[in-house]
Amino acid sequence: MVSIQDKIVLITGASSGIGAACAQAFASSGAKLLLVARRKERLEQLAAELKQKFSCQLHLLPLDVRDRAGVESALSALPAPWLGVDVLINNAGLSRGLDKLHEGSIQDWEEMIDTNVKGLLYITRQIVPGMVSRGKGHVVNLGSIAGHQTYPGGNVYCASKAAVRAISEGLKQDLLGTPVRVTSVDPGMVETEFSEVRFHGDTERAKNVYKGLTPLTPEDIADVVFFCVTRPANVNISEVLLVPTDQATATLVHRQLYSN
Ligand code: NDP
Ligand code: 8X3
Repeated sequence: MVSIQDKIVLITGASSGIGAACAQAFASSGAKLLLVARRKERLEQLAAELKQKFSCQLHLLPLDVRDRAGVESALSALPAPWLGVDVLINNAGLSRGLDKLHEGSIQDWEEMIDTNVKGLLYITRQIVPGMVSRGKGHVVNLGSIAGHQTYPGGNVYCASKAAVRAISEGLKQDLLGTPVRVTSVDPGMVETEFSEVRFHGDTERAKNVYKGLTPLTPEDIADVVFFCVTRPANVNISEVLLVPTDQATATLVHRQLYSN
């Protein structure tokens, strides 16, 4: 295992779920964290916790990854100790709605495409040139089983994650000949705020997504991200598809039925 001590790790979508779990995993191993999300107060809470638990060095970047000018100015004006990102975890993302395509909300589509695809690209474009010129770095993109298989109502979300998959493949090809590594971590069902966001705050509907089965946890995903990043420099784990034991495909899950 390669040490992550004092490495600079930039995590987008760190205010919740998988991003917050990645922050915990990397902080506990001595990394310095650059944390991005829109909800500043959530980032501050997490930062206070990580400082207390691990004496972690952190720099918060409260921003919307869809805001191209905001991303460019925040990342090009990083304080000197935070220049030189070693690991970029492109995790910020969301789904909105589960409507049939011909009945879907164009606003929902734009939010998903702008965040999952364009936001990821804006951040990557700012960070990867420095990795290339320094001759080191690792990009981890959070894809999804939805980028491998389309499910009913998944249409535009699945398309956005298929795009992430293509971007990861393309980036790996374009970085060939440099030491910069690229990994796509593609989970199935993980219980986070994801379904609540998808259903616009309908918590009951969100809970039902995971009812009767044991989903993955954000920590399960953070474990895999951490494993990929800490392999020796000659090893590039290009893609990991991980699902709960209770899930076989995007649509085939095993649910325990309870009678009460
Ligand atoms: P959460 O909703 O718990 O977390 C999403 C994170 O993304 C939040 O920190 C949110 O922060 C951030 N985010 C969303 N939009 C923006 C934006 N415009 N700018 C900056 N940050 C943003 O969901 P998950 O942890 O589950 O999702 C993380 C990633 O994992 C996503 O890319 C998702 O598609 C992917 N994924 C999730 C799966 C699941 O089943 N949960 C399965 C497969 C993949 P804030 O709102 O504060 O900006
Ligand atoms: C999130 C998992 O199955 O809802 O990417 O698409 S799923």
